[in-house]
Amino acid sequence: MEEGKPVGRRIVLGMLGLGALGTVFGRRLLDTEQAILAPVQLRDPTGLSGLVPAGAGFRFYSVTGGQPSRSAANYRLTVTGLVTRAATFTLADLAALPQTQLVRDFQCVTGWRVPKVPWTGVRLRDLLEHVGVLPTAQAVRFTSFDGEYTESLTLAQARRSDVLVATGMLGGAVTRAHGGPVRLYVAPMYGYKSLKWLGGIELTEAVTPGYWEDLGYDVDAWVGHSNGRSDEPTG
Ligand SMILES: Nc1nc2c(c(=O)[nH]1)N[C@H]1C(S)=C(S)[C@@H](COP(=O)(O)O)O[C@H]1N2
Ligand SMILES: [Mo]
Repeated sequence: MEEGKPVGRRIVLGMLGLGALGTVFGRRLLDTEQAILAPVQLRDPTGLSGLVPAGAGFRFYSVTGGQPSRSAANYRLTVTGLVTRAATFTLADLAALPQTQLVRDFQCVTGWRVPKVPWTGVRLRDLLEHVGVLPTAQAVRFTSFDGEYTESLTLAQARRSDVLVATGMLGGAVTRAHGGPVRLYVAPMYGYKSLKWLGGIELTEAVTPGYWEDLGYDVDAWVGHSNGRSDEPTG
């Protein structure tokens, strides 16, 4: 299969013999993400995991089974909704905003954790300040240019100093596999909040549950006190 050619999630599940999503719903809640993703990784029907450098203990996750592609030159981030000035950012526009560095763990709700990951980028709060948030806005919705994955935060969560629109991780640019050129990094929350291939940010009146949250994961995904887990906090 051609590198990065997207494979529909249903096709992947079909190839794995998992059948319809009903099978997945039948499993215990905390097994859901693993049920979909672990077989994809282990049996690798797409051949994609071989193309992904196994960076520092991260596992490659993509609900579409593929890796969408945007060159640095073609990348655009749109910020819309309840803002004073809707805006489109290029990578150069993001680089012109104040840059922040963080070193924090990354923890997936299925249990794996990567310690002390260096992250760089623009604080989401700085980006929001740049476009101006209207008083009616209470939440932020994120969309991926993979066309499927979504996430959300309350406005208060989005304004934390440890939430980044990340352009760098592990000492380099965010790679395509890890959601480059730009992904979200929500330090104090489980990995599913850290949406990859960030394409759109929308200010909304209320939180819209994201992709995994529609499948039963907690909307407030604090590491250590959500999803019935008891991990050491990351944030
Ligand atoms: N677009 C998109 N973002 C995503 C995911 C995904 O499947 N698609 N998986 C999430 C989950 S569950 C985790 S743990 C992390 C994994 O990041 P990594 O692939 O860089 O290891 O990405 C999160 N962001
Ligand atoms: Mo995850």
